Amino acid sequence: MLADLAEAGESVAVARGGLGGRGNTWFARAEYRAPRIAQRGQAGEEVEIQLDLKLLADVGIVGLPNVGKSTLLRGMSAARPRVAEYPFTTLEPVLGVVDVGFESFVLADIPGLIEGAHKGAGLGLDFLRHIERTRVVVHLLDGARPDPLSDMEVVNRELSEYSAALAERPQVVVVNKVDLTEVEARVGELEEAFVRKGLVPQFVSAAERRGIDELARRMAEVLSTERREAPPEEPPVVRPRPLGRRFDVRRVEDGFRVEGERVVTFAEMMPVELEEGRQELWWRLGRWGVSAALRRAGAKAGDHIRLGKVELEWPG
Ligand SMILES: Nc1nc2c(ncn2[C@@H]2O[C@H](COP(=O)(O)OP(=O)(O)OP(=O)(O)O)[C@@H](O)[C@H]2O)c(=O)[nH]1
Ligand SMILES: [Mg+2]
Repeated sequence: MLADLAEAGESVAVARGGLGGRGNTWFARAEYRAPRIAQRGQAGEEVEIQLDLKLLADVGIVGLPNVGKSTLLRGMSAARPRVAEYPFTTLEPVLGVVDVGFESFVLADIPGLIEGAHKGAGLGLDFLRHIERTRVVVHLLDGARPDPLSDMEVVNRELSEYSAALAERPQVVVVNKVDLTEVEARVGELEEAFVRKGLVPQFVSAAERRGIDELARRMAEVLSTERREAPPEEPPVVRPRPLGRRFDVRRVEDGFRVEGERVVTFAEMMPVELEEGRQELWWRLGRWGVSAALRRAGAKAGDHIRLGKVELEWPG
């Protein structure tokens, strides 16, 4: 990861700009007082990066499709996600602001998860990145389903397939649809089954807004006890770095190749299409020991020399 831009206005440099070329006065010296040549700027780095958008919510609602996640968000906030009696109504995460007294938090409704989502079943797991940053997960269960407890296990397995950290987030377990008589009738039995697992679920009716205010308070409570996740490490900053001074001379098929960051960069920035530019280049390469190295490698005047993209004849 290059950087994590979690606050408005944050920025990161991902590529280095090229070096600026030296102007003509840089080339001036006692015996060469009025240089007419100047270097071109070096091309900047090019990088391809992938940008990942993550919504930032405090609490995320997870659950099977159709359990009432969107209905719950509607019941707790001014957000208006679509609600319908078939699975996969919600295709994209929706955020809402929940007010609890003088405090508020952001609640995210996401698409439903099903068994095998990590293998792409249903809508997959990709949207879970939007709740990766939530500090609390609300696990919503449909009390009218045959076995809400095993539904919960299915969803938790999918969560851990996506991210161990997300699976370990504190969960507020909520059983929905208690307005239905068959659900109301089994509240005691369900509660017992959960307690045996060490869980204390809250029973609500999202549709009728029963138990909703208590649930909002509970969420706010758990949120305030959950310290904000450790901030991500400082993103690496891209800084200009000095060019390496080492160079090598290699014999190649049709002559010689000079390799080395400083030498090649300097050559590529020189106006070698001009006689004066070529002279200056060789003068500088002489000072850096390149000409001597070419001589040692067996180069003779007129030999073909390559420095990066530059091709020249060696004046000897
Ligand atoms: N009786 C009853 N029905 C509910 C309640 N909450 C939601 N429903 C119904 O359950 C169905 C699904 O509700 P949604 O809120 O769309 O469920 P969801 O979990 O967002 O579904 P997906 O977006 O498909 O994952 C709808 O027909 C709702 O009217 C409730 O508290 N009681
Ligand atoms: Mg929905």
